[in-house]
Amino acid sequence: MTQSKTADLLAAVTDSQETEVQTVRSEAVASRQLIVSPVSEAAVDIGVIGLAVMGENLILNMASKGYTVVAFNRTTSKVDDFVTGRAQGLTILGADDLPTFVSLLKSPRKVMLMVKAGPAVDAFIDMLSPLLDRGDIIIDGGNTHFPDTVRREQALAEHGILFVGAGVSGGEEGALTGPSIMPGGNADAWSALKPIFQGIAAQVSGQPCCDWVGGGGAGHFVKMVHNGIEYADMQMIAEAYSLLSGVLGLSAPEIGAIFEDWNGGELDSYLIQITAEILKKTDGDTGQPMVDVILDTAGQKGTGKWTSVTALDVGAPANTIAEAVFARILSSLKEQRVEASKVLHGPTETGETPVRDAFVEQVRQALYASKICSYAQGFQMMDLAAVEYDWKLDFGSIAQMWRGGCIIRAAFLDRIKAAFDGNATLPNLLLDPYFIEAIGTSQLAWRQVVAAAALRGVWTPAFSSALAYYDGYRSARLSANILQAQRDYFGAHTYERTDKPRGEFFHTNWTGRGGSTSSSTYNA
Ligand code: NBP
Repeated sequence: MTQSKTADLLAAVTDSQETEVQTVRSEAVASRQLIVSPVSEAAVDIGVIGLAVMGENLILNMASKGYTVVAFNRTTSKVDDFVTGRAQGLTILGADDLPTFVSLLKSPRKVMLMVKAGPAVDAFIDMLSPLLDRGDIIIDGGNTHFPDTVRREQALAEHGILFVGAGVSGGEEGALTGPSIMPGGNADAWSALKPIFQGIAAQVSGQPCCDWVGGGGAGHFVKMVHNGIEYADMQMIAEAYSLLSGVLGLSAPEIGAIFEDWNGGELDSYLIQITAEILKKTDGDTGQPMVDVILDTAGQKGTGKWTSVTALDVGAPANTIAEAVFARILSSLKEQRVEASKVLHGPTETGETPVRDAFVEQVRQALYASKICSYAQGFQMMDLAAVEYDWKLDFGSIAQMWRGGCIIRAAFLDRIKAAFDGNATLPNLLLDPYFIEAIGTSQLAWRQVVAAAALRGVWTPAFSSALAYYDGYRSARLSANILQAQRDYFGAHTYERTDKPRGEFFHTNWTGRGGSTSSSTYNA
């Protein structure tokens, strides 16, 4: 592809001579060089690399907001397919090679990668960097693990290239109509990106679900926590289904109707809404509810695992999020579970079946209280990570970013935003007056549901772990005195005393056989 050929093509479309454009386009398609759709000027606003579900739909979204976009993909036939298909007639260009792609961009050049996270991102950065100038911007919009973003941002900054890691949530539909976008990295890039990103993002109450998150890997970190919360939300909804089905014996469509009803109240959320629709769907082959013919093993792509491992790294008690990941892992042991079910028996006495409407309401309240705890864990984790990684995170703004466009979008994020807007240094969502009251109102039902599940042998790991988090967090005195005594007994790890200031450490010669030497590893 020569520059002069590119110029001819762009000149043709710039002149808006439709016949000529069509001819040029046909020639280009035939020669497999550059495929163009009409644009009003040669200088293109942004380039997107990666023409799978997310990339294609984000490009269409950008074009619908008046931006000109140039697309590139490793397999270039997909560029042809796209510009002669869904992009036909829109302000979207296609490029067959990276030099052409880069040459079409306005300065500072903005290149967004929407490719599979991992080596593909590094490969494109390596190919793009020599073609870019200082001050140009590369955005990774994939589900990248945040330490990779930290590394890439630092490496590119040495060459004057501004790198941004932007979490994008919302799947296919969100990408097309308005996703939640969580950008972080080199802050110098934000003023150039802001109009495009906030323009294409979901809007709730006139506010975009996109704002600058912070430096380094902050954007991808917040997206990772979003995904961890998503795992917990999904698991809890599955547990509510399991209770209504296992304890009350309701059918999938009956539970779907209940979820639809719940979606009109404080549980109003995308995941409740789609689960209601899922539960009402019938399998065309068998006539059974679809959910009854779907195998009970869940897959995962790893972002929940990253959240759980990072929670351990930063010392955040995100037990419900981790439990949701373990729940998927346990579900995947299908063959073992089938065998175990033949020999490991649950309770034989399950008592009377509860009254339907009362139990349905208890499960609803248990779901809401558990959900509050998993969001509390996610925000607490971000608070601890902000200290660890030296980020200044605005939790009200993060709640706003999750309010629309993304998978965990829910009405109650307004409450979370209000909580952090009211107190930016709130150490835990559970301490906000609204949530104190919300859990106070629902906790009896929550405990009854968890107890009923335990007595009947119904598996509710997320409900139970959320309750354990709540009871642990609200306890002024826990049983960790025993742990510390045990640690001091076998390893001389020392302990602090209730009657002495914090930070003073003591060791006891528990058996009379040990010496007075203590270990230096209190926290080991
Ligand atoms: P995929 O994650 O399926 O990636 C497909 C794209 O990556 C194609 O453009 C493909 O090129 C390119 N690619 C691959 Br695969 N390996 C490559 C390599 N070694 N070198 C260069 N290019 C390579 O696409 P997606 O589902 O649209 O997701 C894009 C990003 O957005 C991912 O990071 C994903 O995790 C994230 N995300 C996805 C969703 C969703 O709902 N799908 C939601 C939110 C975020 P090819 O056409 O030549 O194979």
